[in-house]
Amino acid sequence: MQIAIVGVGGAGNSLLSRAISEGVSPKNCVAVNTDRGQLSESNAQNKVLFAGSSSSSRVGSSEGRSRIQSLAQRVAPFTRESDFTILLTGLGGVTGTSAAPLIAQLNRDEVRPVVSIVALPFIHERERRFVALRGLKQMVEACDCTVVIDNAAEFRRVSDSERAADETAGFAVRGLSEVVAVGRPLVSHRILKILSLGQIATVCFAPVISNERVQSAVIDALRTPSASLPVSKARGAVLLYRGVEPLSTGQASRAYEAVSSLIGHDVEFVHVSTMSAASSSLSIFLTGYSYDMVLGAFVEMIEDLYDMEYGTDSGPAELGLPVRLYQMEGP
Ligand SMILES: Nc1nc2c(ncn2[C@@H]2O[C@H](COP(=O)(O)OP(=O)(O)OP(=O)(O)O)[C@@H](O)[C@H]2O)c(=O)[nH]1
Ligand SMILES: [Mg+2]
Repeated sequence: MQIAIVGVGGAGNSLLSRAISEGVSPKNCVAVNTDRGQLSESNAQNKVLFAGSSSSSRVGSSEGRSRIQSLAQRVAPFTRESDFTILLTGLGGVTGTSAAPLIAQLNRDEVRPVVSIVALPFIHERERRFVALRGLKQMVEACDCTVVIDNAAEFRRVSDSERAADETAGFAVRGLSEVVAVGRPLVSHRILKILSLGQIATVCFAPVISNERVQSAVIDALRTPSASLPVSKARGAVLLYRGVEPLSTGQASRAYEAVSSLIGHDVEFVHVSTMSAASSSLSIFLTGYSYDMVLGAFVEMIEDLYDMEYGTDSGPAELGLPVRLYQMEGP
């Protein structure tokens, strides 16, 4: 299958470069941005520069919308030939949040799926997290599955030089694009089916020391999913293994045992091995989440944050403060 990988906005461009440095072919990649500097740094083969929106054409206005629509159309020539699109973006800013859902819509039909991988802002980027949540709603409606990489989540750091969130995302993009590009169509369909068990998925990563120790790698990985959604609510799992030797049937079924016992029930499962001369690792997508679950997790995180800030950790009675100082409005 032919694959296209589109990175939109600052985060989208940097996630795309990350994936290319992990081995994704730049030929299949399109970088889209309003920022000329970021675009020139991208090593994607195809680039679309979009003139930044002036104050007279704000996002949400009909003029702004039609400008973004024409941008989305300029991406189409690069993705027309592909059977499967992976869309990378960060939500919370202007460019990615407004353009990525439209690009997804234009690229997706019954036979051409779009899977997006989206970064959510750090916890200190407060207002941006609200903007991102609204953007996420549009993304999930436009995509077959949206994999959430929450910058506020704790990540396993594989190397200490890079942002761990981007590392996890980079491996996920490489794994997914490799499997879709070179794997059997039947396998790709099964992966897509499990990814689209819900609107939202998380992904996690761990190195594998030896195939005999695949279970402990699964346990390591599931400890740090890319967003703080309860593992127990997952309905499916996609295991992309990469190593010197493929997983044997026995090793794969032990991996599944670890997955299902950590989740706490049986889930739909598929695993694929791809060869790599270098070290072994695995990425696991946990699927079947809904947008509302992200909303719920988000509210909890905000409450924790405010509790911390107002010192309710040391006891509300002591400070004479009401426990809940902050209430989130609905979407
Ligand atoms: N993981 C990760 N997140 C990023 C990166 N760059 C930005 N983000 C996040 O993505 C969100 C959106 O930021 P950008 O991608 O820079 O925004 P944009 O789409 O370019 O939009 P404007 O610049 O406002 O037009 C931010 O709030 C950050 O939290 C990155 O390199 N990696
Ligand atoms: Mg930008």
